[in-house]
Amino acid sequence: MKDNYPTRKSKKGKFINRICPVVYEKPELLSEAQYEFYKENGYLRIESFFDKKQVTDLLHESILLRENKNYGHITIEPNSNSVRSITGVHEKNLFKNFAENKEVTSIITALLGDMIYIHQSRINYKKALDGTGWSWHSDFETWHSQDGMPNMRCLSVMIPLLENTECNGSLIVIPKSHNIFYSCKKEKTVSAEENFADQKEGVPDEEAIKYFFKNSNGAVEMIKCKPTDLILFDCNTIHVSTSNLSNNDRTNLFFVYNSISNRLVSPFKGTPERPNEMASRGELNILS
Ligand code: 6CS
Ligand code: FE
Repeated sequence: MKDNYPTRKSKKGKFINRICPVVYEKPELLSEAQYEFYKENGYLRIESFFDKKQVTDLLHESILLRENKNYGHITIEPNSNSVRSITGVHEKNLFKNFAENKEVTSIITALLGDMIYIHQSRINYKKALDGTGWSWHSDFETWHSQDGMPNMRCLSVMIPLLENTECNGSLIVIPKSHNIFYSCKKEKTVSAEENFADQKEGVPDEEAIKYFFKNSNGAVEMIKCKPTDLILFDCNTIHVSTSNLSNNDRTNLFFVYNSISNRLVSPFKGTPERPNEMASRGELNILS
């Protein structure tokens, strides 16, 4: 298959314009203003989408998973023994119900204009005074290079299970960055595990980030949010999160919805396929 977004292949990074549309159809559950905001900026925060009890049950389940370490693919923090992430949770009962929530999937199906499935699910725990962040990056750059995701017909849903504040490492996005792909320069290859735990390959350089800042007229948005909110962000929206310097954990649940016409092929980087708990392959559970 043609590689529309060659990355991690040459000495210098470069910009490539996005090929596929950001959105295909306005979901009934989004207002015109919300739909236009998402299309324009590459992210959207919908307040109080879920009910409190539903989300509290998810939080308890996420704590059990972290304590029991008996499900999913576990990644440990690079500088401690704390659990950083657990991926591959969307087949587990409570999480499955959320991933297949009819209101959520109806929004995603309209936005992506296709049938959808879960490419990846993860719980990022970011423990108080311990959880480290992620450098500026595009998720799509990793999913294209390391998972073989051909195009950008894919988006992430974030469900905060605990409050995300200005000091516990909230997600920070650069509005409008989703329209431009940054092809990262070639780096020394590290394993998929290492790159997930502490990304070294696929990190845009400072010049690139400055370009994205310029492109957004300097706008940078910290997504402060609370349990029951629903956050959508495009697979190519440039984002970062800092370490958690506060006394409060910042636990977020992510479901990555990919369109069925954008299912994975062989990784464009030529590296081995990542485990199914990090990138769904083979028989897919179509959600719409
Ligand atoms: O490797 C991945 O799939 C993850 N890496 C980053 C840097 N962001 C989210 C994504 O799930
Ligand atoms: Fe990311």
